[in-house]
Amino acid sequence: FTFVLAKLRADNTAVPLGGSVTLTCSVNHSSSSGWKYDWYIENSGVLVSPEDAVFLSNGQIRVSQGGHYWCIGERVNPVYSSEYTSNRPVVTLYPNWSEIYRGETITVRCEIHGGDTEWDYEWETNSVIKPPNQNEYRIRSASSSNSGNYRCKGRMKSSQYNTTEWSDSVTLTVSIPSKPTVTLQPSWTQIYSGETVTVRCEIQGGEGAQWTYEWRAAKLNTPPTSNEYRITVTESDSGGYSCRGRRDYFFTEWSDIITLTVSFSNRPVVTLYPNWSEIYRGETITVRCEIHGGDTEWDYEWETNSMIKAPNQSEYRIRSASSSNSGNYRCKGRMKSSQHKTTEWSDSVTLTVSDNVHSAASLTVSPDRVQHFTSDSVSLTCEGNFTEWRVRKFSEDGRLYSDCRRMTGSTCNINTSESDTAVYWCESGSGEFSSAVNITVQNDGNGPILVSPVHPVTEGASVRLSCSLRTQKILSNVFFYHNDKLIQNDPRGELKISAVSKSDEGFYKCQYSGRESAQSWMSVKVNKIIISGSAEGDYANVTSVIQLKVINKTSECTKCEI
Ligand SMILES: *[C@@H]1O[C@H](CO)[C@@H](O)[C@H](O)[C@H]1NC(C)=O
Ligand SMILES: *[C@@H]1O[C@H](CO)[C@@H](O)[C@H](O)[C@H]1NC(C)=O
Ligand SMILES: *[C@@H]1O[C@H](CO)[C@@H](O)[C@H](O)[C@H]1NC(C)=O
Ligand SMILES: *[C@@H]1O[C@H](CO)[C@@H](O)[C@H](O)[C@H]1NC(C)=O
Ligand SMILES: *[C@@H]1O[C@H](CO)[C@@H](O)[C@H](O)[C@H]1NC(C)=O
Ligand SMILES: CC(=O)N[C@H]1CO[C@H](CO)[C@@H](O)[C@@H]1O
Repeated sequence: FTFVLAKLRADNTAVPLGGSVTLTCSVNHSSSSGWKYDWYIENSGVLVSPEDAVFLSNGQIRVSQGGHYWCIGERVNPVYSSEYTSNRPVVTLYPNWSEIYRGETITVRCEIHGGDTEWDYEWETNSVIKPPNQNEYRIRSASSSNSGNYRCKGRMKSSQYNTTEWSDSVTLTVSIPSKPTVTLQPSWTQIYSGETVTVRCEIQGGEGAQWTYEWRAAKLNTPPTSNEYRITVTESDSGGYSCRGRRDYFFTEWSDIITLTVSFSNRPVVTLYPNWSEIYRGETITVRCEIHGGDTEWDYEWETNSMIKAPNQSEYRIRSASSSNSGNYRCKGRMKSSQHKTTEWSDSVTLTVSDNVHSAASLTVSPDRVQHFTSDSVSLTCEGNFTEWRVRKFSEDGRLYSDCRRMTGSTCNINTSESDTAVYWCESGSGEFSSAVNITVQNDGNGPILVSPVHPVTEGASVRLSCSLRTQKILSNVFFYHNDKLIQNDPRGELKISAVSKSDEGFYKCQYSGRESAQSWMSVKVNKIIISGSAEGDYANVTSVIQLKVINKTSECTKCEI
């Protein structure tokens, strides 16, 4: 028997995870040939089977499991065999996340692949809190005191001098994610119903981790788990929003609550003044965009299919409407302070300007005043797209006259006398009426007349009343009376009302040097009266025409029956 020491070499001392180690067995003998090698695992004498290792060649195997390996070389006599220990421990973290947050649960484990051997464990760490001498260190609520490098080794329970090598160091970093913050995009304080808002949850310092998010909100039907979601808000989305991050059983704090205030939709409204369904050519109309939105200042935008476009202002005043103004109008507001923010579009409002002949007949008086001196030359002119006219007269004694004594074309010239005090209007051959006017002929040749407009004055317009003698206009010391009440006696010869209102309607007269003019009615037009019909010669209807002047028109009253 020759005892030769068999040498066992390993190309690595530790089995890498999922890897393998090649073990080589050789004998120190003058004749190295003819040897056969047997492999054993552990100290038990169990032969390594092909399931445990790959037999590369005589004397060489590849193993992927850590443990004690022995080899014996045999020729004539077995030789003394050697031991290989690949039991360098490995420190593992469960879960093995790169970042651990305060409060999370984590296990630091020392793993020795050493079969049945019983070990005591030792830890070496620079963390503030030291792990106990056990193979597993379970940290239920991690804190920064657990941060540090960890390595371990095993010491055989049976033989306290036999230890493994130290494992490699593993670093545990416990970070503190800050409280999440909720942000709203856009971050304007005033959000209106129908707008889209993005709600986002941000965890500062938590970027390294995969979080799921929990939300608390005014109205959450299916709570999202993402860090951001979009909502098309209604008023019921108003309220607090808060979020927190979650990773397994670890939760961040709840964020501070951020409040979203959704205001009612400030959808503008387009209004027409006057708000009649039908507007006639030449009439004045205002198209207005009204936004009920508190103190906010807006720029305005219009959208219309009319030929003439509305300017970008809240109010579009059409002084003389034409069919080019017909169309649908809608508007929206754009915040002056934040141009991204707009209201919705208003509903469309339709403006129809018709070229209908109803309003085409008119009567003008020259000179344009109610009161005239006797023997004044006054002309009454009928205007409109008609070929045939007559001027009609309804006198103070209740008689209707159809003939103008001196009619030239569509103009009736009058050399005034007291009997010409009457109500006049034009009537076309096809029965179209103009509106009626009052003419008053003054009979006191030395007295003054009031110079006041023949036609009703439109509300808001300015008007000047003055006083005149046959020979001259009076420039000073005139007293003006409204419904017999003295309203002005300053030295100016004229009464100026810069913006007429309905309350200015009534009887006016002037007084100069103790002599009074006749009083005349000044009519203030709020709405326009459109008369249609063919009540020729009908006294009752003619009277109604006069009374109608002070009745507010409604849109239905294009054909009024009185
Ligand atoms: C074998 O062992 C002897 C004695 O221990 C030593 O002198 C010799 O160098 C060794 N030879 C080899 C090849 O290792
Ligand atoms: C965690 O372990 C898996 C395999 O179990 C590995 O692929 C991954 O790289 C490890 N992650 C870290 C951060 O160590
Ligand atoms: C006048 O009336 C005729 C016939 O009704 C019409 O064809 C014409 O367009 C009108 N002219 C104006 C300027 O309204
Ligand atoms: C108006 O009548 C007066 C006298 O009554 C006369 O002197 C004057 O010429 C007449 N004017 C016209 C335009 O008929
Ligand atoms: C004419 O005068 C009467 C009062 O005398 C008044 O009611 C009427 O409105 C006046 N007509 C016009 C067109 O001013
Ligand atoms: C079981 C085992 O490997 N025991 C060893 C412990 O260490 C001594 C001295 O180094 C060895 O003689 C034992 O065989």
